[in-house]
Amino acid sequence: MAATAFPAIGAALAVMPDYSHATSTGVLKQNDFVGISFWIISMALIAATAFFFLERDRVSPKWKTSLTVSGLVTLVAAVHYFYMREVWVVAGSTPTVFRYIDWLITVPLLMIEFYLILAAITKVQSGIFWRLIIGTLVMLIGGYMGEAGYWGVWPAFIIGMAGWAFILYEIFLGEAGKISAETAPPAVRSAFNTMRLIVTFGWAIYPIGYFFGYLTGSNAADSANALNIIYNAADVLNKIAFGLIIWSVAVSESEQAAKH
Ligand SMILES: *C/C=C(C)/C=C/C=C(C)/C=C/C1=C(C)CCCC1(C)C
Repeated sequence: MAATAFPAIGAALAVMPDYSHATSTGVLKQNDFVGISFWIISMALIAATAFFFLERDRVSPKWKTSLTVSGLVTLVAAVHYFYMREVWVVAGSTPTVFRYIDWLITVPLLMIEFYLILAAITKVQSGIFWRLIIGTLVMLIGGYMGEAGYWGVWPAFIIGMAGWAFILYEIFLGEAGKISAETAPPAVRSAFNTMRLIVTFGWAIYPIGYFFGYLTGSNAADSANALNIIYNAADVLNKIAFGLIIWSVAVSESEQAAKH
């Protein structure tokens, strides 16, 4: 509409490249579903951040750090989502670097949550934490090298998968899994189990996104749309829902303790 109303703008638009999923004015188009998903998730992350920080008041002291970390995860992601939406809408490109910077900060914070939830109920060795961090780094460095084009997409994928497998081993069969099984009260054990399921099935969505983005050989625009929609959906589950699980066990454990 602006293009017909203002000939100068129309002329300027005419010389700009035409992206099917983006607009050169920097305004989110109504049919840009990937851009809209960036927008919606930005808002959900902001709301979740406020929620986790405010709810700290309701839980007993040993659970407060867990809620703080949940809020930091959604806060860091929210800021990245604002910027990633901008990159997508204005430049019309996939914001790979910012996605990985976000993951590099938020995934270790999620790993800290596993450690904290166990530390809230028993004494745990820091080795658990470091092993989870090493698995995270291998997974993310592999993925980034593939997505950014430094390594072949297949070898990078396999290295990333190995890092994830290492994390799964630690939380199911390693020390973290054993502590939860042996010493945790039922509410903590059930939260730990749900968190593990998220790291198994919720996290599986990311390699699926990578697969559809790089390994199917479909055209570039379709791949970029699929990749971003899949990664965005995965983040809602793995950042907001993950935090809500911790919040719910923190509230129920705190109320339980108050009764005794
Ligand atoms: C908040 C962000 C989260 C929880 C991001 C998680 C990312 C992954 C689980 C990524 C996994 C990948 C593989 C398992 C294989 C290689 C490609 C990756 C990096 C997408």
